[in-house]
Amino acid sequence: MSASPNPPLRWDLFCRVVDNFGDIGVCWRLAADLAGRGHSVRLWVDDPSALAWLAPGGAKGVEVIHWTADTPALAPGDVVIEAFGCDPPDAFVAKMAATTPAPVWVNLEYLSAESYVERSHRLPSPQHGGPGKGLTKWFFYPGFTTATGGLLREPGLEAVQARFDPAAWLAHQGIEPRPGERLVSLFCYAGAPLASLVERLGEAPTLLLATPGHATEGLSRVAAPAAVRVQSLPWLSQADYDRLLWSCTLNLVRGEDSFVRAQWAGVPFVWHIYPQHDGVHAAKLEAFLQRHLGAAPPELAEDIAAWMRAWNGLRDELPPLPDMQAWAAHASHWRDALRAQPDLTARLLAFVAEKR
Ligand code: TRH
Repeated sequence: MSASPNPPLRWDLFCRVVDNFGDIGVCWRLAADLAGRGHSVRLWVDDPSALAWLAPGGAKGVEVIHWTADTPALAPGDVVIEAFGCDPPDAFVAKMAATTPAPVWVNLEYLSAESYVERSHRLPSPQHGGPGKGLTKWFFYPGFTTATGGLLREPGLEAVQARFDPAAWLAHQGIEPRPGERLVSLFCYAGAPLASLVERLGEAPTLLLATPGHATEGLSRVAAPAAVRVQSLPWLSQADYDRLLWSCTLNLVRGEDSFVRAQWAGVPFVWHIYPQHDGVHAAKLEAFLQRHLGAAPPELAEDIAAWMRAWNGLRDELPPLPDMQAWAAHASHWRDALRAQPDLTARLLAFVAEKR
């Protein structure tokens, strides 16, 4: 009998919460996805507090370890993932080096559409000194092409989306759009041009659903036109946040994980990119726009790009919204094209199988 290509493995996934919820959001998705495929995962996280709302039910096969300076270095499993270069503790790395065969050690990087991603994906970083001397750490870059690590997408997602009943879900959440009102969700950083947003949305009856934090606080300081009703939401679980994205006709998202989930929703989205002091986010946004809009009709592509640049403060005025029908068709094509590629976890499993 031939061995299964993906035998169940023991994974140690290290996550340091730098700020916001993207670090834990991405790590939780990956942990839950691996567990859903039969693997067992220890998720080491220095600040697990957001899991209380993001993943209230936990997931079978995922053990969360509160990673502090005093956490004992357990015996490493088969694969060690450090998210975003977060450096597992020296004592743990020393145990990795002393284990035969050594676990496969992967640094899961940030998502970007920039061209360096294809060049850097799968590169080795041999450890010439320190507690991990003799080990090799491998770079794994998420991305939008087949030459990258791809995007997180759990196997059952498409089927769950197909069965989803937005009206019932919305009613359950206490979200009651009036007849003819479109639904828009808002998740953003401080500094988003919210006064211009509500003005632009006011061109049609809109129920604007504001997530906690910057979106709700910012909107409380803005006078919305008569056509725009604002409803503040509590923090939703990741599963419910997904359903919110599937229920809306436009989603304003941010960072990394909500940005990806908006693409799986297959409806128009606007990305608030994580702002960086050195301004490198502008190039990152342009790289994404170029890839995302390459196959869109030129006029639509220009309108979407102008909107996203303005939303990110890279252009003065927030222009009128692009044509919603054409935008919806493009979002759906883009989703289908991405969905035709293998997902990140499948690529990671293949990579690990190759390196073991
Ligand atoms: O919170 P973020 O801004 O995270 C950011 C980015 O990842 C950025 O690249 C990184 O450098 C920085 O963190 C440290 O946005 P993101 O990535 O969308 O993460 C938010 C998570 O919260 C995501 O998993 C979706 C989840 N979420 C819910 O589960 N429920 C909710 O109600 C909302 C609004 C979000």
